[in-house]
Amino acid sequence: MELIKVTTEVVPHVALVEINRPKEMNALNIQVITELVGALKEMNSDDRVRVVVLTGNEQAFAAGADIKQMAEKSEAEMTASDEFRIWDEITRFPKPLIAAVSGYALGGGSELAMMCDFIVAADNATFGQPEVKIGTIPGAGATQRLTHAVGKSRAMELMLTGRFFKAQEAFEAGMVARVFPTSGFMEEVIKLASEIAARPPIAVQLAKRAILDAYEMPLAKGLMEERKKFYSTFSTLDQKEGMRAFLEKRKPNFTGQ
Ligand code: DAK
Repeated sequence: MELIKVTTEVVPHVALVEINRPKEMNALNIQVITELVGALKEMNSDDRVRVVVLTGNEQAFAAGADIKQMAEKSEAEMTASDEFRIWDEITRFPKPLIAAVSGYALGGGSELAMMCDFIVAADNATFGQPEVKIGTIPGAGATQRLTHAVGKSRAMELMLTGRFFKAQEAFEAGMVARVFPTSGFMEEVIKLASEIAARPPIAVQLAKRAILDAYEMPLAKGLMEERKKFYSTFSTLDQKEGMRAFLEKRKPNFTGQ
């Protein structure tokens, strides 16, 4: 069975990637993550793809890493195999990656959503970092990314209790960008993705990179990087087209160059 389903042109320039392990609540075993990383690599070199939407099914985005696969491992085995390292590849995808979360996004599932550029949630979505309840801690970024998103106090409360929280709370805390009704959810997400896909792709990717720098760099360096990227857009045809179209009061016709 395919664990990752890819539809390249769900609408022009938007690819849909679905995690497909429904019986196990989309638990993320190494095979799922390996297939996902392979799919992202392919989409990175496919010029038709400008925006990727990562989703699960209505019941679960993903209920975490596969507990069966790791329950009996020793520290030495975990460290030596370092098989979780492949997760890092997801954060290196240069095109916009939207997490569309319906149902459960728990543990590594919620962390996978946070590795994406932003999260859009159906109103039935349930988030949580329940790792402490099973004797471990988040290992795919939640202690850092969730804390950046919602602040120390809320992050502590959520991760030390492991309690689940709904889409609306995640939205109000700043973890989720938009919440849509569960019925018609994917249509809304695809509409949003198409809006981004209609923008000049070089500028979109530069903006994405510059925003990520805000997490990874001191402010002064991030500002310098932003300025360099801003100037670099002036070497693109789409910048000329965008600004000329504005001045000529017409719609721009972007070519991706
Ligand atoms: N792993 C394996 N199987 C899972 C699973 C998971 N995380 N979540 C659900 N399942 C399986 C259940 O075992 C059950 O299988 P069967 O018994 O039918 O064979 C089936 O999915 C249906 O689940 P339930 O029977 O439990 O269904 P319920 O509706 O009662 O409950 C639930 C749904 C999602 C609330 C519940 O299943 C649940 O609490 N799941 C576990 C959530 C959890 O604790 N997640 C955190 C796991 S730790 C790292 C990367 C990632 C990670 C760490 C490091 N690196 C890059 C270093 C991540 C760690 C984690 O995610």
